[in-house]
Amino acid sequence: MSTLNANIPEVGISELPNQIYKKILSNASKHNEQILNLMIVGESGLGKTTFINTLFQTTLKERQGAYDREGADDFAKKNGNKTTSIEITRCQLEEKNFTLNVNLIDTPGYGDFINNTKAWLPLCDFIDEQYDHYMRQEQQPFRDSKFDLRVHAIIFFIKPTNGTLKPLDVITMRELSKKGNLIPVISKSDTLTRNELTQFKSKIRNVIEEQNIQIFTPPIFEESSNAFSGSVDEDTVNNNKAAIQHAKQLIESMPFAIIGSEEQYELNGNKVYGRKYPWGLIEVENEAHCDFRKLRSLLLRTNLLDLIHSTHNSHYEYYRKQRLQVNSAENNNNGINILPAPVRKMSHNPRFKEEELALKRYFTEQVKVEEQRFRQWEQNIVNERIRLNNDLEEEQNKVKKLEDQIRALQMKTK
Ligand SMILES: Nc1nc2c(ncn2[C@@H]2O[C@H](COP(=O)(O)OP(=O)(O)O)[C@@H](O)[C@H]2O)c(=O)[nH]1
Ligand SMILES: [Mg+2]
Repeated sequence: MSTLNANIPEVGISELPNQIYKKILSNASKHNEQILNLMIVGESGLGKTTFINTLFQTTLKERQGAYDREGADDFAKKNGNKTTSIEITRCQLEEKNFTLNVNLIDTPGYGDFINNTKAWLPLCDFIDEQYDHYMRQEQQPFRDSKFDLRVHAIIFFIKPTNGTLKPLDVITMRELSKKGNLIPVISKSDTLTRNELTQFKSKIRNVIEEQNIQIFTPPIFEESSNAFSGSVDEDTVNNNKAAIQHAKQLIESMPFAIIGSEEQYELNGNKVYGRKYPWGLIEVENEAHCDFRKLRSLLLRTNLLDLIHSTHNSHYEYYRKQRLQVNSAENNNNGINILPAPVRKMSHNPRFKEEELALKRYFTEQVKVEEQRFRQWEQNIVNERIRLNNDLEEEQNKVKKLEDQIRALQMKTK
């Protein structure tokens, strides 16, 4: 049963414990701005777009006016984004002089092709391209305000079956986890029973462990609670204890089971987002129903900084080192070291494979049509020749008849 309190979103930077809030402020640029880029990956129909909208609506419910949302098209146009299978939605959360710019990167098309080998490549390429872009900006003389679309978290949607994970999903998760903070989620969890969900979660956890997939896990700073206990006031100690407790809860619930909905329903005089069934209402923001709140809290609140820092310090740094090594090997250290953009193999992209196949099919079709047309034309000519021959023969017969008549008349006159 949900209480009134359960319906009020607990996201919000200003609601953070003081220490974390200060940390965020010191991390933000001088305009108190912070960018958070979230990438949403999963097969079509798993509820990615709905999730994005749910995240917006539930997050902004209380903070209307302080947000600005930019459509995918505007954004792509403005930033010259050529990758058509990637859509970016932007929003701004603003409070206490602090602005969080959230970019939600939707990736329709993953796993939708007949040939899905290497379906993860366009996604990895996108992440790499953002690292590259950032790296090139770091080499510029004016680098105060950088355009930053480095992916801070990759939310991977798993289909709610009670079976096992698809091999493609396992490989994609492994590849993506090498590039950034991977957060697997079970989508549409309302379609599984509580038991099925528990079993499925443990199956996924096993696969993640067996396959050595490095998912993002909220860090637990146990020692800090002891360190603080001496010199810091009771509130801070309690805050820390609560933070550790919360982190543990988050870890226990992973992979998060989520529900998305853009529909609101009346509940105890409140409007809540949820999915209505004949047997009852499943609420998006009720922790007894799903883990949506936990995921949102991890992304926008408790682990916002962890995501941003680990992206910059580990994932981006790892990429940067590799690129610099390759570059210096290629350039033989001959002075200026300007990074060329790496060549990405488009032919690996299943979308291009599919297009190539379609083009080949179209070509074969066209050749067939032309051949047919040519044969028809040939046949017409043959028919025409036969017709002309017949005509000729007829005319010749007529001439012959006339000659016979002439000859007969000549005989008579003689
Ligand atoms: N049962 C259920 N259906 C959902 C949920 N989220 C989205 N859907 C539905 O699934 C369908 C596909 O959702 P959409 O967001 O377009 O999926 P996308 O292709 O991944 O972007 C829509 O009809 C949604 O209403 C959910 O949590 N549970
Ligand atoms: Mg979609």
